[in-house]
Amino acid sequence: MTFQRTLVTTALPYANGPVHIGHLAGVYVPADIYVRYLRLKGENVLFVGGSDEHGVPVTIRARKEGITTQEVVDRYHNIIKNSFEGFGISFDVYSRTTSKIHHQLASDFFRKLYDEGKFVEQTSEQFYDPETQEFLTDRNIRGECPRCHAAGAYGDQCEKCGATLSPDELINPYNAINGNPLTKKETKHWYLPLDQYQQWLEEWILQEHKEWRPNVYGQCKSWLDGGLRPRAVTRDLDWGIPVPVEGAEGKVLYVWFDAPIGYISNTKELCDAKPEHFGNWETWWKDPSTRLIHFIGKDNIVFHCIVFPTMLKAEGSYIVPDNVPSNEFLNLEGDKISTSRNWAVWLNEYLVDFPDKQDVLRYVLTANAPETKDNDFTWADFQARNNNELVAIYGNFVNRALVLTKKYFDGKVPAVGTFNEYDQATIAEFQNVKAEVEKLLNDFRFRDAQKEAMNLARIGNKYLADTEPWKIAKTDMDRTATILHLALQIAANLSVAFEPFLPFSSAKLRKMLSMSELKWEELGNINLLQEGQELGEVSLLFEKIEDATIQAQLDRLANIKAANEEAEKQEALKNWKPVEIKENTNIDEFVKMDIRVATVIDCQPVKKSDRLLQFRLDDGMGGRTILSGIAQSYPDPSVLIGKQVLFIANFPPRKMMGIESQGMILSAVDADGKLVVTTVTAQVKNGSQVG
Ligand code: B3M
Ligand code: ZN
Repeated sequence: MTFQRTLVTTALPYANGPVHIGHLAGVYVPADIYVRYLRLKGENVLFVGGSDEHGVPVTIRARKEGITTQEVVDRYHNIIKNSFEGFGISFDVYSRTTSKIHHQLASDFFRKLYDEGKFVEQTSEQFYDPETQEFLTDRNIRGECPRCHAAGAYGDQCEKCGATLSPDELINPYNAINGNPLTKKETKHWYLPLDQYQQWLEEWILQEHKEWRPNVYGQCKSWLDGGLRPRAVTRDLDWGIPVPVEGAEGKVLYVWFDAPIGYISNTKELCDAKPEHFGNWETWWKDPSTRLIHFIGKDNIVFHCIVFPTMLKAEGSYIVPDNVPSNEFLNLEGDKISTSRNWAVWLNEYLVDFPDKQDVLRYVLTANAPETKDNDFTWADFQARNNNELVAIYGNFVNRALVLTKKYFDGKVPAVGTFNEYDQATIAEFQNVKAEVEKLLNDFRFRDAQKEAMNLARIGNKYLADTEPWKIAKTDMDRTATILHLALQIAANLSVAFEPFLPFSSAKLRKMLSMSELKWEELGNINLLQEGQELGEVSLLFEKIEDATIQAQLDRLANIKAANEEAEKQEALKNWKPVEIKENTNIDEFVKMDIRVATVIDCQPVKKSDRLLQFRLDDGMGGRTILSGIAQSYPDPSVLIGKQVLFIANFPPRKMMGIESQGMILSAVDADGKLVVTTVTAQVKNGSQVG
């Protein structure tokens, strides 16, 4: 199948807060690179985005801030939209799911499936607050985490340990808004019977799309292997698109049902407004010669690869995605980015703190893109990549080429003489890179593609360093002219190569070279600038970032961390109450127990036992061997070597598997039965008594 057009969508961020670097790195920068690249190649492409304004997160935010839900989405839709514009994310349309067009389209979509009997109707018991008389969605139910026992875990996830939960698993669930205890009550909902599409999905994904990224393909496979079940596509909620069915008062479409339809509505909104420019929206969504690509983060894979395609398939007239490039997560300074914990670099704040440095962040986020695994953003790396790569390589090369041209040739592109062998080798090396960048971009490997683009700048930088035109200028102006001519042509090429990645810098560079925007096909052409052509004003393409600037950001994060820790302490104290002690022992019995500290010198599995680990300890008394039945919890026992542990020193020795064990190591049992060896919080002398 040869495709005639490409429709690129990006996940619609919830309008419940500003967007942060995780959003940019995971979804919007890669999508923008791809779209800019296709546009440069002259392909027919449409780039669709928008805000997701339904769902529980926005209603929670409204309650928290004491404003209406509409006010919340208005505020954050604008902030988010401005942030994307600020970073040059070149959407053809950025709209919102509260739009009239969207409500109509999503409602019609549901109604069509309903009329054709594509849903399954089911009554089930859901958590209910008898006082406020409302059903609660997963996010509005909180309770103790069954895994890590943190207080205040959500019905769908524990933010502390990251576990995915269902509200039924929570210990003592309560209404997140008013703290009321919950009961259960029957309610009717409509389900999309994913199980009926299992076979089609298996063929379509597992057979026909083996080229999808391993993380995406793998997640789909494990969902499919686990067997799909019907999923509710309606909710008892007062915010959202009303279920267009008699007897469904008080129910709305599930946010994950309407949000992806937002891609379609936003396309329609754009095409209906400018049909002469963008054509008919249905061509983009229903013509099989359209290639549909969804850029998303990994927590959205199931919705874009399984649920939404099933909806489209059930409707019957739509195409399904050709690829779903999904990224893993970006962490910030070693910790998970979290909107509720304010642990993020917010894009709207970055734009204020770092004016005109959008490309620096774009560059760093792509250089560190979490394409195959979670990655970490650190301010130190941000500074290093700016100073050592953008400034020292790309910026330095361009600046030297331009400044020398101003100095020796009055700011006009000098005439070229004959290229010597070194020049020709440089040109050949340079031209080879184009194919490589293309291959990588076509494979959605943006990180490596940008690296290759940077290699072009490296080639230019090395060319000037090796040919030293500032020295040659003393004796040979013709040769100097040739060198600078070639250097300027390389700079012109860089503006093309970097356009998808660093659009602001490319525009700036084009202006300095007085050149117009070019096609991707021109890459590798060394006649982009005319001899005698006058250059524009020269300024630095990138500027060094000083330590103090970075320190200010680190201080900000340190303050947030301290505030979070304090808030967590207060939350824990709120739930703290003294236990009732049921069984008693006494101090005399306790002191009989000789508990001491020792360092683990060696720790090995005991042969022929799947339970026992053999510890050799420095107990401060010469040493001892202890066997402990914790092998299942420590698949790699070497992690214990060097740790200090607590053990009982005065148990009688006992032989197991032919080895004498001289005491007992103390371990804690976690909720899931996992054993965790106890230790001390600071180094103490081996043999120290515990009591
Ligand atoms: N708003 C979830 C998220 O922001 C959701 C994406 C919708 S894409 C159709 O992660
Ligand atoms: Zn937890």
